Amino acid sequence: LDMQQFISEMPKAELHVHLEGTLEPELSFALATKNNIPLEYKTPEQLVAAYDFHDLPSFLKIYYAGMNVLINESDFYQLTWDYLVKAASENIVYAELFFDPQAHTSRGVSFETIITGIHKAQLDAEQKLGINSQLIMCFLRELSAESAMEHLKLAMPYLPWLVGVGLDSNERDNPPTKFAEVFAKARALDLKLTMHCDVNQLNTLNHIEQCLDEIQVDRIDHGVNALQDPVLLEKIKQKKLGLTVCPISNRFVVQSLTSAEIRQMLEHNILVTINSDDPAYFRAYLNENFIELQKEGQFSAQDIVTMVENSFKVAWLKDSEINQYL
Ligand code: ES4
Ligand code: ZN
Repeated sequence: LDMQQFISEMPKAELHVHLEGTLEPELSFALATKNNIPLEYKTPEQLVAAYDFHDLPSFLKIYYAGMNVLINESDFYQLTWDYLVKAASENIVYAELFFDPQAHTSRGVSFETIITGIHKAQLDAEQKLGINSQLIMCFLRELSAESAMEHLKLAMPYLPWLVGVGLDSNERDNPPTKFAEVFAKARALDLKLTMHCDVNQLNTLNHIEQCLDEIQVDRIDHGVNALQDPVLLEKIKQKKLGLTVCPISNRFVVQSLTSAEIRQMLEHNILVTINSDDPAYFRAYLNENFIELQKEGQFSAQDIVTMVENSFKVAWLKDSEINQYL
């Protein structure tokens, strides 16, 4: 069995991908030219050469600089469309997409511009490419809870376009409880809840515990460190919570694909899923994440099938919709 072909051809779901993290250098240059935004580099190749991430802050700096080229509705449409074309080419049949509205409204882009561009691309991709997707609004955790609440209010006219809310960006000194009120309100609006608990961040076990006990999330993004605490692990198992792990993203931050940890999760019957996080920056989309992971961890075809099935099981779809994929 050719594992690379097996992985590539399998219908898959992606549950942890930041739309702004799918901005390819070529689109970045095209939008910079169109919008008259100066770039620090002369070519897309030079830009990629400057991608030297070694921890979360060093990544986030380049990530936020990159998205300054996104101004008009058509820019958000193009970003989303290009990702969905790429995803469909990798046999992704369903995707849940994160976006970071605060990173754009802070630059004077309106919430309506952002979400309308994204939504129109989702509709076109469903019609023309047959790829289904849903949108998750993320709050930037280094910003205030008040700002997060304002953005939840900005989203009120667009609630049917959102499936859930998330929490991302700089985890240090920004615990889940900082956003307890915002997430309680989101839950009351029938939105699903997830939060990043990135690998090896300060107080990560406390953050995972807060996600489980106080915020009552429906999923955890990353969450790999839960393996270090049997109590947390058991809760994740009991609640049947999905963990959206991103191997190649982890390699940039912790110099490991975390294949040993992923194997342990499978052994514990945790609903671990494989995802790409910021594929344009980490230079690897979903198939490449699976292929690299399989090579490093020597995972069997059955292990791969289990992880792909897990992503459909913990997707924020109705049971009837999930059953179409399984
Ligand atoms: C992110 Cl790798 C990572 N961690 C936290 N927040 C993020 N937003 C986009 N990528
Ligand atoms: Zn992420």
